[in-house]
Amino acid sequence: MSGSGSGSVHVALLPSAGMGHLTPFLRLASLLVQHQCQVTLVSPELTVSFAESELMSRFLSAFPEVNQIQFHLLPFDTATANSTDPFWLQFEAIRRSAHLLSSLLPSLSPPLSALITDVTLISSVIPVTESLCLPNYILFTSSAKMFSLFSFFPTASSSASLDAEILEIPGVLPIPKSLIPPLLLVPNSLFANIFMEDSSKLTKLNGVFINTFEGLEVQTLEALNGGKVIEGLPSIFSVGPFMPCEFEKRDQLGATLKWLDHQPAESVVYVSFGSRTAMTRNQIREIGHGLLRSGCKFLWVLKDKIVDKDEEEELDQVVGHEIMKRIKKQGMVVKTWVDQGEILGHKAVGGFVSHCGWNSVTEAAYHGVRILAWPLHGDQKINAEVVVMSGLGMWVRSWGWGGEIVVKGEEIGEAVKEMMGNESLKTKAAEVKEAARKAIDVGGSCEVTFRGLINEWKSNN
Ligand code: UPG
Repeated sequence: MSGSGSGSVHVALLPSAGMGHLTPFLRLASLLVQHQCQVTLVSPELTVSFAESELMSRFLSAFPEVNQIQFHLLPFDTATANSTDPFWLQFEAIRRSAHLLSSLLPSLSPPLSALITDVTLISSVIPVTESLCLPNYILFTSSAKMFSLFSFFPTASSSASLDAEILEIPGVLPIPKSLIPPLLLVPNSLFANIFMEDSSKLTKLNGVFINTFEGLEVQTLEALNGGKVIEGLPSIFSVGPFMPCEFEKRDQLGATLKWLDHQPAESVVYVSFGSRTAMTRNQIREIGHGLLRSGCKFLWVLKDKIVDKDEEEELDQVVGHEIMKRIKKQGMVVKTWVDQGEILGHKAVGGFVSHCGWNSVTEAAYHGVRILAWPLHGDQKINAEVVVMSGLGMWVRSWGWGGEIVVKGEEIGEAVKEMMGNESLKTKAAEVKEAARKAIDVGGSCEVTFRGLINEWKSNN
């Protein structure tokens, strides 16, 4: 099936569930369009969250030239999946329906040059691309460091290295066991099962895109591409940092932006834990107290449900009436979707309290905003380590995984104050921003990578 005749390049993208996965896919799609590729978006029917369906429609309106095909997912018995997380259940639903792509993809015209899917789909998509002789790539939506763990995982599991206190991955800075996503160490969890099944098939891929850049992760990228981590890996293309795009902009920020406009440069702390992190009420209230104690101006985006469709309660109820009254004098708190790209790019924003979802890290890097890392789940401690090692931010490691303890307001306030007052973090964040801009500039590493790949795809036609 590889062959699109007249030299045109046609790429299909199949993202998985959640804004943390969909957003970088749509940013990659827009980069491919900018490089004159024809793009087809294979979108699983029914998204888990409202935010995903809204983003998808914005993307499709902004790029009418992109072809969309609906991917109908087969129902399955969720009790067999060893997970209750709605996003992971959707990953599994897509995996179990992936064989249907065999009849869907050949109907596309012109014929496809490549398919790019989410990392969670590797093993279910390989039989399809092999039978269609279609080049198969993934977009890994987390850090290169997390990818090194992913690719080394089968070796680590078979040699019992995961039992050691420190995991030594060749060529990469060692990873303490305390940073490894807890679910990966739970036998038979859906996360561990997918991780194991997919990581062992990596060598069958044609390439891996990662939303990162050398200024952030040079050592890891060199180790991966130099064959140090495991032999036989396909090329790893660092194509980041992906920039927030025009189509992501929403009009809802009016009052928030006006408030930001009135604050001194780099004085505001932005606080957000991504698209799918629900905190306990106790923790939410401690954060409120902590931000007030820090003495800094702040903009706090709060979510108290994993899926936005389940959000019911008003801000006052969640934060508490008394704290809300005090907050109004020092900051802003909202319980809606915000345009994070615009906020991080605002001149008033100087620091970011972040869970270190990888998109948030790369967006902060792009805007040169320093981070107070508060990793909570999954890959986030590994990403937080990247943040610290690159100098982009600091991390209070004793805060543990999300839900392990309730971090007290006093500690939160101190850490926020320290991050905002730390001049060397500020300088380093500015350097990371410069490296980020260089990577995506005209003639930078991203452009060179895309040109090379597109030429390769054209020559396969
Ligand atoms: N965002 C907004 N407005 C909001 C909340 C989020 O624009 O109100 C955006 C944010 O800018 C980012 C994305 O939504 O682009 C969120 O992605 P991310 O920062 O990576 O966090 P999660 O949503 O938590 O992402 C999931 C995982 C995370 C992982 C990531 C990529 O939780 O651990 O690194 O997916 O795989």
